[in-house]
Amino acid sequence: MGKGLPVVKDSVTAGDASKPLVVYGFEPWGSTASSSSPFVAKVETFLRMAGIDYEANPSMEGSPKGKVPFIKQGDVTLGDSTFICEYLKNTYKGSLKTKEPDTAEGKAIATACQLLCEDHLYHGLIYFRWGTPKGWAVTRKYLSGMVPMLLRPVVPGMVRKGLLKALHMQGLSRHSEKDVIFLLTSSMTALSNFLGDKKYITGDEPCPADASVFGALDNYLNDDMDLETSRIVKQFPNLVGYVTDIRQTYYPESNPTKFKTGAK
Ligand SMILES: N[C@@H](CCC(=O)N[C@@H](CS)C(=O)NCC(=O)O)C(=O)O
Repeated sequence: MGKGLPVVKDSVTAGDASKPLVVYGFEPWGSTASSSSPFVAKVETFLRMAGIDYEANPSMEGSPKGKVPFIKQGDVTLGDSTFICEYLKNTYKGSLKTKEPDTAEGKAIATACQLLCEDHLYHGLIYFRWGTPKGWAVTRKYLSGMVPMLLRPVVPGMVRKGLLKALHMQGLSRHSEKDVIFLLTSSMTALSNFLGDKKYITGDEPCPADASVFGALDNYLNDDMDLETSRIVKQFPNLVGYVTDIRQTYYPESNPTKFKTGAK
């Protein structure tokens, strides 16, 4: 008989805004505006949209859930992008420059877009970056730059093995590449239709879910890996325009991601 679920503490819901905030995550790959992790890119983009000051540490050492992103602020250490954003909304209440959509329909669209990106599109990114020969050749190169020389022959292959096992359990890698492209294009069509000709997914102002959508789409488009993932997004000019606009607004040349080594 299995051991069952582990006992896990509830996430902290608010902290002390006067303490320095540090976000931990991976560096950008290729030309991505923020991190090679869509979830880290989500948190960094949320911080910029909300107007919250932060520092970044390109590391996952000390992660409470064994994943990035996680944050530290005062005596709080908190993992998972969604719970981090909830914590930030409560901690900086009153001074946030971004707000939730104010209609039930807007809230529903925001949640649907967020989950579509964080669940379905995320697995598509793993499939193409780690699973296909072309993606793996570049991923191995990027990843090697992130681990100490001595571990380079071993770590990338180990990480790949774990991720492909998880993708098999999740199910996406049980389909042919053509079928995966069909599934991802269906999700991208939905996102494109939700966006329509609006500036952000629910209107003229960004809502927190825009940070999730940007984190996924910027990684699809701008990792410079020349995979199907970028070709799928390029079929939708409004999504390409959305990513370009958010890059220009929130990651201008004068204020690049803080996950790039040296940019603090
Ligand atoms: N639900 C989590 C997902 C985070 C996640 O999957 N992070 C990946 C990077 S994209 C990670 O840390 N992977 C390392 C590992 O699993 O060892 C969130 O929203 O933060």
